[in-house]
Amino acid sequence: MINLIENAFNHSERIAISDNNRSYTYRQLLEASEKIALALLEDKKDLDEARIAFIVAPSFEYVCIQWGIWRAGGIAVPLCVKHPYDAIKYVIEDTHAQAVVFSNNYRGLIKPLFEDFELRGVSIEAVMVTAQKEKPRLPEIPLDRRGMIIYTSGTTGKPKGVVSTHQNIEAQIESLVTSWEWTKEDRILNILPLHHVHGIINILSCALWSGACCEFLEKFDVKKIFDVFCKQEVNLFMAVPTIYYQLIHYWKELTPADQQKIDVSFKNFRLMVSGSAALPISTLEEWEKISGHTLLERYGMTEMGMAISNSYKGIRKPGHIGVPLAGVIIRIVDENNHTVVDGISGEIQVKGPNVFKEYWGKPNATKGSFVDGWFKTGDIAVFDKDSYKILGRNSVDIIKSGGYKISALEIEEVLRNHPAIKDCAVVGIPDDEWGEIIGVSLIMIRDQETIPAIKEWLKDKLPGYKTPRKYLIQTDLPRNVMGKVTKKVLQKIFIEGGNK
Ligand code: MCA
Ligand code: AMP
Repeated sequence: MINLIENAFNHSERIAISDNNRSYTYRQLLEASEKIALALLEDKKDLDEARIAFIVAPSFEYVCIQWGIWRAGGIAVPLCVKHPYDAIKYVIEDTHAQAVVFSNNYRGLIKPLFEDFELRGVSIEAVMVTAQKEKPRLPEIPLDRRGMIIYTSGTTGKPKGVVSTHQNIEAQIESLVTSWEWTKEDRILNILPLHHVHGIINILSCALWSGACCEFLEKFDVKKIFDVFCKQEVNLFMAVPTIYYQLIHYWKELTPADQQKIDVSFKNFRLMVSGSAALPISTLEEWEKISGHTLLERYGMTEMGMAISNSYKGIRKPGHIGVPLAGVIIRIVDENNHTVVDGISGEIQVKGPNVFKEYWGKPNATKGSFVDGWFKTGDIAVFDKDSYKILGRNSVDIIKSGGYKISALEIEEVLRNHPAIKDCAVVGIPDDEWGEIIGVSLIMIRDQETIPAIKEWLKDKLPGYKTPRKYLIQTDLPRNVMGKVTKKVLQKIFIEGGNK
């Protein structure tokens, strides 16, 4: 039994979702998701973990599809609405998806899928207008079933599908609902994409678990965020540090009268959270000055949801991520996987019901990411007096930009297919707004190829957030005596300003 959905029956007449000035009750969500479950099942009794991909903007329809897939016994595979065709095709191919549910806005983008694969297409608009014939019998879903696959970049080439069971999903939701004291009176604004844990679990699912309301903005827009704040209906907000940075800079440009309107709205909030990337202390302090709220910073990962969090009621220590959430066990280890003493840095390893089941179709990668039952995060931290502090990552090939995790190797692989590029190396360059921005050094075969032309070529191959922002043309990449590219040296060249 999926408790997230069962809970909804206790809140039938409460508002679950608000989008585009429309509001929907939990009853409407249950009815619509039932319709979708039936449409997906056709004459089957259970989808038995069939992978069902879906592409729809953050909205009531998104939630109906997610729940519909779960209620029919399928695995939900949310697609990124900003991805170009190739990235979408990769997910469909990798999951062997059996169907894709789409809204009409994305019909054109996904059309070639039906030529490339044997794939059923389900239009959400068409399902929503069908009349319900009879009370359906939906399958019982055991909690140890696979429920969701989310794609995440790693240190090896292409993104991997992180498989979470319904049990994992529930554990991730429950620890946050308890720690951050969610209630049915809460209302949260979601402005994050819904193909990642931050938006799906921390915001949407925690709200729905609690009988609270989740309001959607279809598209990220700083002005519209403040407009929603000013209505004084939302009392919770969660975002990545880049968004707080952008809100601060927008607010600073306003007239004192407009600033004051927003300032009044801050009093309505009980909690504001930052995560997905390190929160610079300057951003925390500036936001505190503007809003009166000390951001609660927490630490998580697609493979485990949230693991460590600052306190809701107690002290929130700037630059620190807090202590393990209920049910999550943490250790810090050295290179030999031996636990280190407090004050010594090492890799964070995690155990608990929140930790994912497997990488989809990649048993070796799954095996390699655990040691003695501990999940190896690749993040380096230290237990400093009374809370954890993140120091960095153990791989230079992972970049965090705008809260997105990006693989340098994946971008390099794409660029090496360009006919004028002989070799390249991609690095993350520290940046106040984005955390890191992507820089690439190119070794060209044909000199006359311009950078704008390369950017244009990348457009249908990589989404905007994976596209390099800084370009450097070199005759050779910096290498060590073994001939290996020294990315730290390259990063330094970018920092010192040798880029275009
Ligand atoms: C976009 N731009 C960038 C980047 N992305 N510039 C530098 N680096 C980037 N990565 C530029 C674009 O070129 C464009 O510039 C302008 O910013 C707007 O681009 P757009 O794509 O429209 O971005 P946006 O819509 O403004 O979005 C910014 C954003 C977005 C809202 C911060 O990046 C975002 O939603 N980030 C959150 C991702 C997330 O949810 N991550 C969670 C995963 P120009 O105007 O010049 O063209 S981590 C997770 O789930 C774990 C479990 C956890 O711990 O939470
Ligand atoms: P993702 O794989 O996209 O889920 O991103 C997870 C990664 O984001 C973690 O492994 C960390 O490197 C990073 N991360 C998440 N929260 C924080 C935080 N509060 N401080 C620093 N890094 C973070």
